[in-house]
Amino acid sequence: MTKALITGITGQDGSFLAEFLLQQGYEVHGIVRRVALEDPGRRLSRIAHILDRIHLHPASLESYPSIFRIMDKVCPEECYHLAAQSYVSYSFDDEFSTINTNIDGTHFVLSALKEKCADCRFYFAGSSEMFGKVCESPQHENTPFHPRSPYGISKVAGFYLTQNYREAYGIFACNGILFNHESERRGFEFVTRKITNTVARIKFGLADRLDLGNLDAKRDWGYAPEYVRAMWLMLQQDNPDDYVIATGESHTVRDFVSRAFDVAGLDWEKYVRVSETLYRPAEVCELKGDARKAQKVLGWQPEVTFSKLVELMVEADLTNIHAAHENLAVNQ
Ligand code: NDP
Ligand code: GDR
Repeated sequence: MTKALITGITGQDGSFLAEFLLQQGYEVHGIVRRVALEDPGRRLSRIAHILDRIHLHPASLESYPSIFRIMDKVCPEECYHLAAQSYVSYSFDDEFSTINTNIDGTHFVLSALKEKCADCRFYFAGSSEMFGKVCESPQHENTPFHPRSPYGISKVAGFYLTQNYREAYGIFACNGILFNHESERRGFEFVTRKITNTVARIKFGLADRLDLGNLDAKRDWGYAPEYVRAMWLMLQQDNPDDYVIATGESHTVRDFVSRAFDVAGLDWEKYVRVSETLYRPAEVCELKGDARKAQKVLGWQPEVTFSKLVELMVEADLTNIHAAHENLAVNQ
């Protein structure tokens, strides 16, 4: 049984990756915050259905000794480093904690691996936010970085740390440069889930308005379960490398809104209000990825289309809200 360690296992990607690795016959270990073990109902909800098949270890991304102890104990053969403060907007409000957590966390994981299990294969969750103010479109592995947020800066640092551990210490370390990927497990703070959840609440009469920021921003949105497979494929190659993972299609937030309301049979213009307070101090206006290298080398390509993605997210939220509504009615 191959042993894998996932940081950020409680997040959207961590939960899908854990499921995927279990299906591949892996022994799956995950690092979680200590508070998560004390409040499993809320903090482990995305992995509740697999808790009896995975091994969780409490540690803090901010503490090198705690990461070191886990590497010593588990000594994984593959390590997927997904944990991060991942909300771009919040990184402007608290740039110090985003930068410290994300950069130090990556550095601690890499350093502990080097000391305790140097043969372990390592994946870093890089982001299209590293391209930021893009100088060409679509963006590929050689497009220069120009991050526009503390989050983007932290990911650029993580990217170069990963490359440096590969070049200086011979670690099998790969950077995924993943464009936005979404799902029914996406956090509510991200625009896609905010939209689909609010659409469902409007449909059931629980909300009457959706406040959004920049509707003109364009993103390359894919489906998360397909993206975690790409992470795994990177670590199965003969040599470590860096790969863009994207659909190659870009849509505006407005397109997402319009499609989401459409799925629920509603007219978006009646409900959406643009609020200047939700604009970012520095916006990434347009992202579109070129994943031809991943297609050629990894044999990876996405299947879920933009339209299908929005549909499956809205339908999942309609089902969730309906179920919550029914429960409430039964308990009253
Ligand atoms: P989520 O926000 O859903 O999950 C983030 C994970 O990191 C959670 O498990 C969270 O734990 C953990 N985490 C955050 N801060 C800390 C900390 N201080 N100590 C320990 N754990 C911490 O993100 P995604 O699953 O969407 O993304 C996974 C990774 O991929 C992230 O690094 C993100 O930046 C990156 N990425 C994501 C993309 C996307 O579109 N989803 C695209 C490109 C990159 P807890 O549950 O306890 O908060
Ligand atoms: P992003 O995702 O910043 O691309 O980062 P997010 O969904 O937060 O924003 C996408 C775009 O939508 C615009 N927007 C709004 N965003 C939010 N959250 N809330 C709003 O009300 C709103 N209105 C408009 C934003 O301005 C932006 O242009 C995600 C995260 O998963 C990162 O961790 C990851 O690295 C990148 O994707 C790739």
